[in-house]
Amino acid sequence: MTSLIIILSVILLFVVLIQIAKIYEIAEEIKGEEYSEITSADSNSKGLLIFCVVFFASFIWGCLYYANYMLGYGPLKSASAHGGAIDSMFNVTAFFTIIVFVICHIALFWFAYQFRYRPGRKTLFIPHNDKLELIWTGVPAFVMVILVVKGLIAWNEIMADTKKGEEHISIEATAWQFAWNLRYPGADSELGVKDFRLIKPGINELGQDWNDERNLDDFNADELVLPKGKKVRISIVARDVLHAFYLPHFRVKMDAVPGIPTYFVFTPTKTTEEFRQELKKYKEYQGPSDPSDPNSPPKWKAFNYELACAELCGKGHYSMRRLVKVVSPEEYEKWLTTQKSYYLSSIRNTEEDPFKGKPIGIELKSEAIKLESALAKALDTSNTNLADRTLNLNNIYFETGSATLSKESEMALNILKNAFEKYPKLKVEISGHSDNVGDANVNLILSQQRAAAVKTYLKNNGIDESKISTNGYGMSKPIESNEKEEGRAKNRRIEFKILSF
Ligand SMILES: [Cu+2]
Repeated sequence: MTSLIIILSVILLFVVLIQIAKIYEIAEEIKGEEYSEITSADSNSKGLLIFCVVFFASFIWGCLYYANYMLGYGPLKSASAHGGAIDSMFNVTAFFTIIVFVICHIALFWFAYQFRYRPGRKTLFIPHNDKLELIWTGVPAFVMVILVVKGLIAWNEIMADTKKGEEHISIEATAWQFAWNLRYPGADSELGVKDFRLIKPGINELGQDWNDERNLDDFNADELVLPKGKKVRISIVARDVLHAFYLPHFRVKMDAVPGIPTYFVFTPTKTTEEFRQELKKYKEYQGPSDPSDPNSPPKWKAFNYELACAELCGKGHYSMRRLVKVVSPEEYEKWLTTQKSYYLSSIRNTEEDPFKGKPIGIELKSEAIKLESALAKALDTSNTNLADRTLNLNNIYFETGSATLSKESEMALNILKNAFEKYPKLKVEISGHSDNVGDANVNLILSQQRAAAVKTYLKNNGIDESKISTNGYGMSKPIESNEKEEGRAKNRRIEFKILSF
């Protein structure tokens, strides 16, 4: 009903306007043609002048009103090292185009007013003028050369790749409909190789080759976390259609193309918190972040940098948003330690794992670190907890069913050797334990032999054998139930008990 009334009102308004125009025409006819042409030219030209003034006033008002919302102005100055060069290019281009814009528009409306219709006025016709041609070709050409040269210099600076051996953080961003995968290289600072034929939905989204050791510590992050002041190289790939890696606050934008890896190198210069403090100074960012909830935190406080896809890649395009966090280098290091390698958390010892059941380098290293800290705790004179003096040597490996130490054990054995060197009075008991599988007697003998093998290794490496006693307990001292393989694996162990030091 309401819409019907609106439609009828609009039709009625048209009818009224047509009627007014008709009355006007008849009135003009009575007054004479010449007179009516002069008055209409007068009113039209004045109308154009008024439009010129109102238009410029709103242009200036718009610039001032939105200044603090526009990238490059107010608090939204670039948060990356190269961003200033891009902003300055925009400003220089705007400077020249605004000059032309102002001159053209004033001239346009002023001419319409100044040379409005007058009886007997003739148009001046200039067929050709060399000087004018020269000016309006030469000046724009000169300005264009300045802009292009400035642009080329900025482009070469911004698009420069990292030099060989230059310190930087490598991150890989893989786009698909409709998500990003953000892969960090882990402790080795190197991303592992991929092969699209290895892609398995839900298991190996990127097609990482687990035979490449560099892949084993790579981790995927939910947010793009970056340290302030460190050079970052993002390698950008797409798995299906065109996407674009866009970090507006850092002036970073690069297409993600299927089949052609692209990259962008940049250095963040402001932490998220610093950017928020900058926003806090402006009244535009004081209001509630959620317009429907007046008690929500202010806009500046809720601010986050973001990663967006800047290519219209499909109907879920809008959902390709990820938060970006810039933190201090110390906070970044701390964050790194909380991230878990994708291989270790999702692939290790599954059917996908080529090293299933075998020790691998990164595990050995992390176990070695654990052993070192457990040793330090055990050899701390202020520590009265006797249980801490018995260490479980998870990192000692033997060939299956024998007492031959495998090569992977060396890392742990050398830590023990160092402890003997550091504490000359150290005396220990090394004991072997087994699970309940197989013959009890065989297990007992094997556990004795394995403890003795550890002793022999240390003796061969210069440790006085009188400091080490050995024992084999077979299956008599389990630490877990032997029901499940997990428990049995824990019961098959070598213990290192500190007697005195
Ligand atoms: Cu996209």
